[in-house]
Amino acid sequence: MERYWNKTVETMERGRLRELQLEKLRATVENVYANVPYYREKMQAKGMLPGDVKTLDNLSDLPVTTKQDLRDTYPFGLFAVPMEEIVRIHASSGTTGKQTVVGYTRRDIDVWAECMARCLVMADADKHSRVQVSYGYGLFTGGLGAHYGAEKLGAVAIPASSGNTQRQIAMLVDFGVTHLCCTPSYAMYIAETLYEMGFAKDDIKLKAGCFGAEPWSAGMRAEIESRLGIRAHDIYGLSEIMGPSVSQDCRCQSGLHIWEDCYIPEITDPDTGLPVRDGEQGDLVITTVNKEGIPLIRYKTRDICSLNYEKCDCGRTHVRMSKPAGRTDDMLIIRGVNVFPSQIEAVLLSMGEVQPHYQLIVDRVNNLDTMTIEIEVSESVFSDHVKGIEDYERRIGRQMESVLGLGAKIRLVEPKSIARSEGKAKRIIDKRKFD
Ligand code: DLL
Repeated sequence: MERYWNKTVETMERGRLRELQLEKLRATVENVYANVPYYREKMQAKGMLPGDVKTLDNLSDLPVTTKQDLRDTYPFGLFAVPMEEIVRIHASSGTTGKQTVVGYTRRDIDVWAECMARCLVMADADKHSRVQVSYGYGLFTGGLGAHYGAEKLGAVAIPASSGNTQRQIAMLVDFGVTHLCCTPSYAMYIAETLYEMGFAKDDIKLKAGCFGAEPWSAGMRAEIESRLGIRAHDIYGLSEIMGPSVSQDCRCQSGLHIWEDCYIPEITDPDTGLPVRDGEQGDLVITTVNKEGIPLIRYKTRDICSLNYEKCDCGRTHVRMSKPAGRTDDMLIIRGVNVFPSQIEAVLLSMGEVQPHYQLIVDRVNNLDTMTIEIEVSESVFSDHVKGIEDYERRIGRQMESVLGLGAKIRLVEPKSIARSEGKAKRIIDKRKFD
């Protein structure tokens, strides 16, 4: 029997859900028009008034919001309530430019915890569960986001934060932890350390994990599931929209349910900004319709995915987004070919013997882009004779070339030689200079 945190909402008939979305969208547009001068000006520039939003189709008439808009109004310019109603601030550092700051009212924190509780229940948690939150606590939304959801559920929240991996293992074992929340790369690291410390799968009570904050492949999921003996759920979110729990996959693991009573998703063409055809991939654009602190209209996430409105076997009616395939902006363009680290990971994990620890080094030599992929292999491969290693490198190289349409130099490296990460993994070293 499927369990839900909020059955009425999670299984709401789609017609009713759309009515609810329209009602909330209209209220959101009224709100930003009245309270956020930046949005009022953007709408005026398009000759729009809030009353022009009559159906959900009018959504695409509204102006889009980008990370740059948040930077231009840094720090609080897009807040729709006075500061005395804000009870929390988070920020996302990003890789370039100023950080983007988001503010939450008490009600926002509640809505966020509600969505996170729904995700944890999808991962089969309940009030008897013990949830180790090994996302970083701080301005990053991972730690506190997952934490409040676990508490809302009535489970035991264990605010481990990230780092000090041996202590993480001690908590996992000693506290009988049933659910782990962290980045997939950290889950791999935790699994590795667990066995190194002499524990076995039976020493832990872990049942499931909510892993996200970075792209990861189906192969990586299979690795985590088999190493820890758990079900690994993919949780997605971004600080601009709320944090973790914008969407997560259910036990069917066939797409991540976006909580549509709070967020309206669209998929647009990354170049033209126009809507793509049903089911096609593109840039995920999200409008928040249940948020007070910083409601965002048509926020361009730059995450690439598609939407599936078919009914899911779990009974939830909320749309499913495909696993984010990468970002339009961390997409590497190498010799004119678009490359996503997630494609590389998928190839590697399909080959066996290699570990999901790898690093891409991109450089430009004599005006030509080069890509080297360093991959850890298991001890047995590495202790093999040189010829064996070279053959293996060639095989991976051929496979990589056929999938990416681009040649890469493959360098197999010893187990443990690539730095482990406790948060989001840094997989790309781009040495090219573009200026
Ligand atoms: O990473 C929020 C989060 C925390 C999500 C914990 C899930 C778990 P930001 O730091 O603002 O927020 O980064 C957001 O991370 O636009 C995606 O590119 C990427 N991302 C997040 N979840 C996933 C996922 C948090 N499950 C950016 N798969 C997003 C792939 C993800 N990419």
